[in-house]
Amino acid sequence: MDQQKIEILLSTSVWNPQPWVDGLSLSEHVSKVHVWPTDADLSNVKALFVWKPLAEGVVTQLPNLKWISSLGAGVDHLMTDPQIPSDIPITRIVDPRLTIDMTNYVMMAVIMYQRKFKLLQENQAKAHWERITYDNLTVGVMGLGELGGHLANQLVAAGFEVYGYSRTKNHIVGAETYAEHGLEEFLSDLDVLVNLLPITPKTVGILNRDLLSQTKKGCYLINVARGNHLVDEDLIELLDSNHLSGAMLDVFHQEPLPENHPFWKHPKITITPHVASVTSPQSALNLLKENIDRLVNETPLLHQVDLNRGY
Ligand code: OXD
Repeated sequence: MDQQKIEILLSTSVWNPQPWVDGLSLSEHVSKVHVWPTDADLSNVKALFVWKPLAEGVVTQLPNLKWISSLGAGVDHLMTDPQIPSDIPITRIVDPRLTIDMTNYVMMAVIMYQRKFKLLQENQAKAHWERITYDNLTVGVMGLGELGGHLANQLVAAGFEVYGYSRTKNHIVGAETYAEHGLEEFLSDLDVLVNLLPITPKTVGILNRDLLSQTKKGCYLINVARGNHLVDEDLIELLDSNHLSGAMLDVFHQEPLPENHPFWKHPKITITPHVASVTSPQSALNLLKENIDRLVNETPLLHQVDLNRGY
């Protein structure tokens, strides 16, 4: 690229754009950071950074666009948006903080379930002293990418029996791993099933009656990937029939989860409002700045999405 400074357009939707603007403005290769919505001339914008959703018609105002980045680990909001061109590289945030936070959240969920924390709290409310026992658990992680792979390793280190499942076979030291045709075997022995799959047309609705019924009776579900991996009615049915013992859900079809959604009041469901792992501008900005340097120096961008795979 001949000029050594670029203009960026930031569309952060519900997030406060200021920390991003402040951080990006410190890059020697950034001449201007625009924030959507704006009436400014955007014809020199080279990079578009998006947290969802992106307003309709934004991309047509960017004739010189060279790069799009999600501001989170997920890129589903870009993959499903028809205004996103297919010939521009798309990157996502891969950030050690995001990865560690996700692992910590799931570890918390697994351990709260294993140690029957809900029961301990109920006992406290009744001033009832009872030393509850617990067993070691077999935990299955679906999706062994950046987040799922890290989680599986930490679960092994914490002494759980760990199974992993991914589209193509992955190796995790100390875990049993399965790919495509091993799904039934992967599911059959689990006490806890964790979903960290990417969302693609193939994985929408994958957590349905058919798949969840293949788990051992009493299995506990943790969904921290996307709400549309899950068929909500099927989950409720399997909880009510006692096939599943409970679920911890951080992601939903519609966010915020509507007030009248049956998940809120279900006694076997624990809900958190999409906070398992939240992008922190401080750490994500390091990667964005590295990629800005790469764009200017015409070297390949880090963490590009494979548009055919969809993640
Ligand atoms: C993400 C998310 O994709 O927060 O980063 O869901």
